[in-house]
This record gives sequence, structure tokens and C-alpha cells, in this order.
Amino acid sequence: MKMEKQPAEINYFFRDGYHEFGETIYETFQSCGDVIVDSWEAVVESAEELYENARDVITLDYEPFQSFFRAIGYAFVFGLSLGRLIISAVMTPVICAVLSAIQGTVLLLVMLGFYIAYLIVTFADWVYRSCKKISSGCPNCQNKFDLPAYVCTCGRKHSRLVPSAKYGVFVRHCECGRKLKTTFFNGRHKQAGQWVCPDCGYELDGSLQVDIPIPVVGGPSSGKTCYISMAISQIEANAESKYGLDFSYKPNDALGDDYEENKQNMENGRLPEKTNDLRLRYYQFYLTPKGEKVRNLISICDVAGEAYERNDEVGSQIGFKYANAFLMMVDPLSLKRFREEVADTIDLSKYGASEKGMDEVLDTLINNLQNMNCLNSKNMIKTDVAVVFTKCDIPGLEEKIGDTAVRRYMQENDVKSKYEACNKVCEQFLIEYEEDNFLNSLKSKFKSIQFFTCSALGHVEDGSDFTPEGVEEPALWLIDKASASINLKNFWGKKV
Ligand SMILES: Nc1nc2c(ncn2[C@@H]2O[C@H](COP(=O)(O)OP(=O)(O)OP(=O)(O)O)[C@@H](O)[C@H]2O)c(=O)[nH]1
Ligand SMILES: [Mg+2]
Ligand SMILES: [Zn+2]
Ligand SMILES: [Zn+2]
Repeated sequence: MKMEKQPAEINYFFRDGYHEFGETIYETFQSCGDVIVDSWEAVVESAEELYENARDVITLDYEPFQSFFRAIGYAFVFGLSLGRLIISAVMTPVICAVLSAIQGTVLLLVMLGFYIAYLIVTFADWVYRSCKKISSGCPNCQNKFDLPAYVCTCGRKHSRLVPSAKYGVFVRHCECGRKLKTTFFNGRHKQAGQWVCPDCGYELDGSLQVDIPIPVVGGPSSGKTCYISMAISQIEANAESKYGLDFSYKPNDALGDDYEENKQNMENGRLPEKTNDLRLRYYQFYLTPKGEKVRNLISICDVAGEAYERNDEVGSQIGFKYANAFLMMVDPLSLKRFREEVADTIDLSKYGASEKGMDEVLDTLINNLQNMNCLNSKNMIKTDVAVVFTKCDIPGLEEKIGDTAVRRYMQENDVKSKYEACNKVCEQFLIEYEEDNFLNSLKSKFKSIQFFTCSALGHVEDGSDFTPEGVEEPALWLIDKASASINLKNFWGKKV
């Protein structure tokens, strides 16, 4: 792969090496040519003198006696010059060629050394990155890449600060003269300077990290924002004590970050505002096992539910394509039959009942993912999905899909895993309320799905504190699946 031009000095062997090599050969052969020319001239000159003197001797025209001795002298000079010509015409080129060949070989060996070092370092870098799943994403333009672009303290942008045979394997010199480290191993990410998105220039964190974007999918008022705020604050509260993970929220000012505000509001029993943004809004936090150097940067992405009513809106957002997993929010009240059943007993507006059918939301998502080439050879989407029934504080739901229902199913069917039972119970619920379409699409299109039930609030808004139930589990399940370093198998009772 050819690297675009970097604002760095070209490695000596690339810039001067070739040039100097050529120059030396040229000079060597040129001086060799000079010797031949000189010798030739001497031969011609002595031959002429010899001829003239010999002629004088023969014709006895002019000082025949002296001419005779001069002729002998010139014959001698002629012999010497001829010898020199023969030697310089035959031997010098051979010597020049041998010297050049030696020089060329040495240069070639050094270059080869560079290439081998380059290949080894690049390969090691790749292995390390692949094993750790190192990647970065941009919460502004939603792109994903293996490495952000580096901006030197002088302002010059190095789009690929990686080992290169041309600019340097371990280090390169910026045009400003600064020495820049180019690999994970020697602290590339620790040096002064800035890391930015290679596409939009948005400032990013250049530390070693694994980018895990998880869009939250659901129609308008399905409970996405309540869930996200509550799930992140629950993970924040329990990360260390319960899961032994380090949590650190990363405020994101690409599109404005209202996590703190939502959290505060919800802690005081108030609801977050309706989301108006049709673009994915990334709520980002680091979640990493203690002592692990490569941090996971989790992005839970919210969007106004209306986005799922518009194909073009989802289709224009590359973030969906790069999603590691999806959190599918299902408001039980969006199941038409269920909504009709409970309409007489509860005040639907208090629950912010979502009227948008989940099958339509899912269709929009699947169509767009198909267009984005996210299908594998079996025509399935390679992404894990957590299907989360939210608002499970709705009266009567506990009996149908809540813990009570799950426990009962486990007892009656001798099922050991509560997750397996939860899947069965939720599937039955969907079938009972005629949502077969939604269920079939889910099961046929995604690599793996797991159902969850939760309540972000615990009860309708009444001024009292909210009491979330089961909100962190679905998010952590997906994070565990996506992250190489996080392992919560003890919590699930199996490896996910
Ligand atoms: N009882 C109860 N109501 C909830 C729960 N979660 C959400 N709601 C209600 O549902 C409404 C909508 O929730 P949001 O989180 O704003 O929904 P959203 O999916 O973000 O909606 P958009 O921003 O319009 O896409 C809230 O105002 C609450 O009234 C819950 O766990 N229990
Ligand atoms: Mg919202
Ligand atoms: Zn510089
Ligand atoms: Zn960007």
C-alpha cells in the first residue's frame, strides 16, 4: 500500500543513497574514461613524432643522425603509451565495475536491512493491533480507522504516522526537525502533539484504544434516551465495585454532550428531553479492566427516533455501518395488540407510549445495513444485537416477560440459563401479540440476538426518585462481546 506524501524528511537511503550511488559510478567511469583519452592522445602524439623522425632518418632529409635517436626515443614512448592505453582500456573499466559492484551490493544490503526491519515492525504492529482490536472512531463524522492522523507541534499533519521504509522505521523527522516516534512500541501515542480525525479533522484521543460504537435503535419515544442516560450512570456507579472495571466518561463536544444534564435531571426524578438530532450522537466512556493499557472507548449512540422513519437519514450515516453491536429498544406499548389490551387500565401518555411499529424500524435498519454491505456470506448481518424490552414497570409485564415469567419458564422447562429462558419468554410474548414479522426479521438477519427486559425509570414520572432495573446488563453484554479485554463471564454464567 502506498502511503500518501508525509511532511517528513525522506530516509537517507531513499533520498541520497540512490543519488550518491549513481553519482559515484558516474564519476568513477568518467575518470576511467579520462585516463583512456589521455593514453590515446599520448599514443597518437608519440606515433606522429615517431613517424616524422623515422621519415627523416629514411629520407636523410634533416639531421638524420639526431632523428634516428629521437625516433628510438619516440618508439619507446609509443610503446609505453600503447601499453598504458591497453591497460587503461581493459583493466580500469574492470576495476571500476568491480568497485561499483561492491558499493552497490553494500547499499543493497543496507536497504534490504531497512526493508526487513520495516516488514518486521509493520507485521508486529499489525499483529498487536489485531489481537487487541485497536481502532479509533470519530464521533463527529462517524468514520472508523485504525489510527487517527497526527498533528505535530509545528502544525504539520502526518496522515499516517506508521513505520515506513521511506520516512523511517522507528522514527521519522518532521519537516520542522522534530523526531517523531512511529510505532506502538516506542511510545508513538505518548509524544506531544495532537491526534485528529483523518477525514474531518475533529480532535481525538490518540491513546491506545478499542473503538466500540453501539447505536441504540428504536422509534420515537421508545425510551432510548432514558435508557442510555440511566445505563451509563449505572455502569459509572458500579463499574469498579461490581465489575472491577475502570470507568471514565469522555465528554464529546462534536454535537454537544448532555449526559451530565440528563443524569442530574434523572437523579432528581425528571425526564430527559426529547431528542431532536437526526444524526447519531455519541455518548462516550472508557471502560477497561484495571491495569490494562489499551482502553475500550465505548460509544452508545442516540438519535431521534424519527431517523428510523427515514431511509435516507439512516443511509447517510456511516456510523451504522461501523457499529460493533446494536441495542434495540422495544417499548412494549409499541406492540399494537398489547397497547390496545392495556389502553383501558393505564394512562398510555404517562408511559410515553411509542406508536411506531418495531418491524418498520427494524426494516429501515436492515435495508440500510444491506446497502452498506454489512452482510456476510450467509446473507446475515455480522453484528450482535441486544433486544431490550424497556418500560417493564408497566403493570402486568412482570408476569409476562419479567423475572417472574423467566423463573417460571426455567422451572417448568428445566432450563438452567436465565438468558435462554428470557429469549424464549420474550419470543413467546412477541408471537402472542402478533409481532412475528419483527421476530422473524431479527432471527433471520442477525448473527446473534439476546433478549433483555428492563425499566430505565422503575415507575412513571411522579417526582420521586427513579428506580432503574436491569439497565446495565444489556449494554455490558454487548460490550463484553465486542471487547477483547473485558470478560464478564461470571456474571452471565457462561462465555459470551
Ligand atoms: N414508565 C416508564 N416510562 C418510561 C421509561 N423509559 C422511558 N419512559 C417514557 O418514555 C418517554 C420517552 O422516553 P425517551 O427516552 O425520551 O424516548 P426516546 O426513544 O429517546 O425518544 P426520541 O428522543 O423521541 O427518539 C419518556 O418521556 C418516559 O415518559 C421507563 O423505563 N418506564
Ligand atoms: Mg431520545
Ligand atoms: Zn513538526
Ligand atoms: Zn471525523
